[in-house]
Amino acid sequence: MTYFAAEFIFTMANTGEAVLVIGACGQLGSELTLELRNMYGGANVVAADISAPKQAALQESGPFEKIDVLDTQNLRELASKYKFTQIYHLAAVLSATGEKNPKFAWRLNMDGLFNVLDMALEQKVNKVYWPSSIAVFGPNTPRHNTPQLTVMDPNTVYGISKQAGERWCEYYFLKYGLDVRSLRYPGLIGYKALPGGGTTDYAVDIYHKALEQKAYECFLGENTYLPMMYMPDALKATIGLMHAPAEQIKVRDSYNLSAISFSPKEIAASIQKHIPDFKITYNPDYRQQIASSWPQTIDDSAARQDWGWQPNYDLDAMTEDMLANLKKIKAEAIVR
Ligand code: AKB
Repeated sequence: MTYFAAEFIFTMANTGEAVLVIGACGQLGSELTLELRNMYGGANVVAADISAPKQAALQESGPFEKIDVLDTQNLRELASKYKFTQIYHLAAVLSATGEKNPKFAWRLNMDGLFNVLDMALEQKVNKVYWPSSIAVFGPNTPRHNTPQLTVMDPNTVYGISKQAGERWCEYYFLKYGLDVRSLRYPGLIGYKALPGGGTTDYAVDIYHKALEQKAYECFLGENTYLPMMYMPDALKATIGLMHAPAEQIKVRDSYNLSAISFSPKEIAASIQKHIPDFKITYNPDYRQQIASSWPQTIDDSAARQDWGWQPNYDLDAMTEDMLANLKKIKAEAIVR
C-alpha cells in the first residue's frame, strides 16, 4: 500500500537520486523506506540499520546494509559505494529508553548525528533529513499551542540531545551550506511497525491490546494530553518537507508539526465506538513525569505557511483505519 497518488509517484520516478535511510527498521524508517522506494525505485533507496529487517517487504523491495552509525569508517565505505544524494538519518534512542542509559543515548544521538552530517559534507550529499521531537520542550515551555520559538528546557536526555541536534543542524546549514531539514515529531502512531522506547508508545499499544484483550493498562494518567500524529500524515510531512524548494525552508533548526492532541481517556473513547466493551485502566509510571513536561498542543503555523503542511487524520479517522488494518494483519497471521 502506498499513501501517495499514482501521478506523484510517476513524476518522482527516474530522478537519479540515491537515498540512504539510516534506522530503516524502526517504526518510522520501515514505512518511510517503502514510500521512498515507491518514489525513486527500490534499487535507489538503501535501507540501513544496526540489525537486519524483520519485515519481508523491506527485505524484498531494495538493498539493505548493516551499519552502526557510530562507526565512521563503515559510513564512509557505504557513502563511497552508493554516492548518496539524500540521507534520512532516523536512528536514535527515544525518551523512555534514553533515561535507562543516558550516556549511551547521548552518544548515539549526538555522535551519530555528527557522523552523518560530516559524511554528508565530505561526500557532497544534496539533502539530509533528521527528525527532532516535541521532547525538545520542557516544564517551562508554554503547554498550549506551543510556539515555534519559545522557552526550551528539556529534562530527558533524549530531549536534550534533540535540542542540541537542532542547533547543530542549523549550524551546519549556516556555516557550511548543508541542506539539512527537520521536523519536531509528536508521538507517531501506525499499524505496520511497533515503536520502541518512547513515552507516546501507549497510543500504538492500546490498539493492539483493544483487539487482542479488549483491555489496556495505560502507563500514563487518564487526562495526559499529548500531541500525536497518524503515520500517513508523518510520511506526508517528511516527504513534503524534503521536496519543498530550499528557499521555502525558512526554519533551519526544526519545524513544529501538529495533527491531533488527545488523552488516554479520549483515545479509549474513540476505540469504544468500535469495541464497546473495551476497558482502560491507569497505572502511571516514570513516563508520566516525562509526558507531563511536554506540550499538549503545538502551533505549527510556520510549517503550514512555508511549505504548505496540512494533516489529514483526526482521532476518529485514525482509530477507524488503525483497527481495520490491525484486524486484517492479525487475521492473516492466524491463517498462516
Ligand atoms: C517518544 O515518546 O520518545 C517519541 C517522541 C515524542 O519523540 N515518540
